[in-house]
Amino acid sequence: MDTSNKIIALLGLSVIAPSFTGCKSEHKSRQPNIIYIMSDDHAYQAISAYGSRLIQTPNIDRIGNEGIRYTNCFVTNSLSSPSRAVLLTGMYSHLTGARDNSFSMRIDSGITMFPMMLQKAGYQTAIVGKWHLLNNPLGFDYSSILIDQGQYYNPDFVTNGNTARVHGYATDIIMDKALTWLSSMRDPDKPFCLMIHNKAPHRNWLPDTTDLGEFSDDLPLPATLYDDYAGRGKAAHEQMMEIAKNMHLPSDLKVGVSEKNKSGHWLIGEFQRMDSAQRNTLIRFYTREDARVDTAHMTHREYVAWKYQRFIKDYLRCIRSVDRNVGRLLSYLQKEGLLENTIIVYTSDQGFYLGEHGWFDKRFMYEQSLKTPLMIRYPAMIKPGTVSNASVMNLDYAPTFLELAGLKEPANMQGTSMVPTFNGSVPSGWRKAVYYHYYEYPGWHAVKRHYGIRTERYKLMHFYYDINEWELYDLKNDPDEMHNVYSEPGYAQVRDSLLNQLRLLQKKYMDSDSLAEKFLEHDKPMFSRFGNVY
Ligand code: SGN
Ligand code: CA
Repeated sequence: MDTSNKIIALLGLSVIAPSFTGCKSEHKSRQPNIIYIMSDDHAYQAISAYGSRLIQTPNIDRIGNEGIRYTNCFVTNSLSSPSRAVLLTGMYSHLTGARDNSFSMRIDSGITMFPMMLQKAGYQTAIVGKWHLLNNPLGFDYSSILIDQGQYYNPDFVTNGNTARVHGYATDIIMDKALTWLSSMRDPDKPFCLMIHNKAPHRNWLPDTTDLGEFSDDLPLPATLYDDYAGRGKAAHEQMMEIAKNMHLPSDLKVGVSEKNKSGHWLIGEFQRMDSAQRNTLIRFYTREDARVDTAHMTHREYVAWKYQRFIKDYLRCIRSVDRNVGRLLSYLQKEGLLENTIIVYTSDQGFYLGEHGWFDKRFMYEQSLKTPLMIRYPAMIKPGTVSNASVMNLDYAPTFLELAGLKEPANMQGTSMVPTFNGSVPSGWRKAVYYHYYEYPGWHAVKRHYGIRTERYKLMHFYYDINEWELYDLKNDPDEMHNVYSEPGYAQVRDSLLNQLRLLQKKYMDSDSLAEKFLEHDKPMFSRFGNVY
């Protein structure tokens, strides 16, 4: 150590690299660590940093408050497996091969995924939680993943290839695994990338028993809960994701769950794997809730509002546990001196409808499911309290992590590093429009296939298959997307310009109607066997 560094060390100061400050277990490399936390279906409407009317999430907020919060982060395809493939590859679904959750859940072989590159560059890499791809995790030194969607209670994990059931609640267990890996399974002298993928708050929204007492008061109803889809096309009318019609009383809302069906099974699938203490606590709680209401004498609107309350309370209870566990992680990082040189990301695999348009689930290119929360904390480059309105996408995550690790983005990645947006500005030449393409139809919730473009003010959508309908929304005059203005003469110019931009983006990203047709032909026999479900 030279003299000046010795003085700095003696004084306990850090001048050159904040990463070296008083760290018990921090590696000496300047390459930052990456902790990527992704929940499943966590809507920005349920994060207090995003102005939620529903919940306080102080620990999740801390990531954004001490770093950057993006107000315009979009996904390319609002569904789990495709979104996870986009995250890993930085490529659109038509190029990854993983287009849907049903039959194309595999990333084509030979495609580079960013963890592989980090691993090659000396990073230790780990993933815990939901994986939801048919590929084995590639590029990870350690993986402990749920099978398919996983379970909330006593879930099965595949840990480096070996399957075992773990007793407890998924959100706690996933964080336990993350903390164990951080504290005792990695080499503190090397940088790391840890991906923490929650199952929560995915359907069927089973809360931790400790959180059942939360949200006893009713929550505000969304303005569009009673949407009748007038002014929209067939796709909005024919979906199967309505709280009113498609949310099941026993399995989703836990009504009458003390009963068993004719084959002797509990009505909630996961009850079969619970221990009796877990199950009895849940049964006691929901049975008490059942006794408080008389749905038989409700009007239709009252009934929908009641269903919404039952759903949203459990959804928010699941998020309680996510927030508490993010708090555990942040405390650990703080205690270990890892907060300075670690990039911490909080996001979701897509957005989610919390009763807007009367819906739950996602898939559509409308705002609530096209957008996803994104917050990043990295004090070396991001000032606390930064807010960015730049249009960023889950396509950009891989290029961002690679740049931060000092690596070059492979030519086939289609995203752009978000580093130039870290100061809160929209850099000149930054994208002005995002391109979207959703494929799974027929399938869960019967959302018809569509692609489209969203600019700062407008959204143009094409339900190309089956119905060949177009929709156009003016987000400034109609932020709730209630009125399709595609055929209104006053919007003819806007429509033509958007169509032109849409075709240019398709070209840029190497997508096209003919490619879509090809996929349709490939998927048709499989989807027709599967059909629509909800
Ligand atoms: C399950 C859910 C659906 C949900 C998909 C996809 N049904 O099939 O409601 O849309 O997952 O979700 S359930 O009754 O099994 O819960 S995703 O987040 O994985 O894409
Ligand atoms: Ca999801």
